Amino acid sequence: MRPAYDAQTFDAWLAARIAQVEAALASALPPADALPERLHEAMRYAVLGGGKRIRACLVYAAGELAQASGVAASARDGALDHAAVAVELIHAYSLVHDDLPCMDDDALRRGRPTVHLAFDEATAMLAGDALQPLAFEQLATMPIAPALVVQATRLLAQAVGSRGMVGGQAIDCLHVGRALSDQQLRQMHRMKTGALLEASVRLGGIVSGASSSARMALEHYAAAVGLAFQVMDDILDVTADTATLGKTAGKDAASNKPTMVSVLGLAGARSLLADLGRQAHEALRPLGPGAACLAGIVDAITERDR
Ligand code: GRG
Repeated sequence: MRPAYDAQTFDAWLAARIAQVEAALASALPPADALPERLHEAMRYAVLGGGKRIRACLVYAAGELAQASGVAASARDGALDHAAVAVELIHAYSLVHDDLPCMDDDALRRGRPTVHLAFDEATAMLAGDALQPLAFEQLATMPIAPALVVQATRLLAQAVGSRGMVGGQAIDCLHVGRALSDQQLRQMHRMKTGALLEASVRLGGIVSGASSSARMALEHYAAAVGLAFQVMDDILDVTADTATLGKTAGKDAASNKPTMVSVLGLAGARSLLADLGRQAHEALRPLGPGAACLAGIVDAITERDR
């Protein structure tokens, strides 16, 4: 049972939040003419070159849910911008490093040459390196209670470290050409892709001072959405074309990587995606109509074409 939402209202909300985070990202990044110019230019190229901004929108949607929290609205809105910028910076760094020749060796990202091709390998590595601390600086300067800043910082650090995103990437690198069971694959996806998506939802809850029951509902939602995103990614890898995706289609099969489609088949992956979508909507039930944007994001993820 889905919380009802109006598609037009949701689309307008989404467009507004995407524009908001684009502006916040552009001002958080060092200017391209500041020393060292080439590094800053590469950082801006990596971050500002498109992207669906799903993680940022998850931060905003979860943060705006907790209207009646102890955090003042203006401080909350400012802090949500910082948190949304932080997750997009981490995401951009992960893509830059993932595209490097020592990892996925990809030439196309967001419809443009990858950072190591547009610049050079050393600059791409350093741009990714520099985006990480900038993300944590964003959290450190959130205009909210220091205790919430500490919680948010710890959450993001744990999500993207060796027990989260980087750990998932390490498992991925180790299993090229090797089989993984359904459960092992889910675990890898939860770490590699799910952890940052989950952290985005949870950051919104922390920053806005959500109640513990709201945070619990958000956690259930986040777990389902995090995995759904990757299952959809695996489906798109075999069903969509390179021009639509803006990245190389069919890359997983070509690199002999285990995916939800290779393990479950296309129909099995689609059925899992539908289940996860239902679980995510169900998790929002206790949150009432305020969760409309979170509901819209579930459908944006499970029905996306890129
Ligand atoms: C290299 C430390 C390190 C980590 C890399 C997330 C990740 C770990 C690599 C990305 C590889 C990949 C393409 C995974 C599939 C899921 C995913 C993260 C897709 C890209 O996210 P989107 O679709 O990208 O949200 P945009 O461009 O819209 O921001």
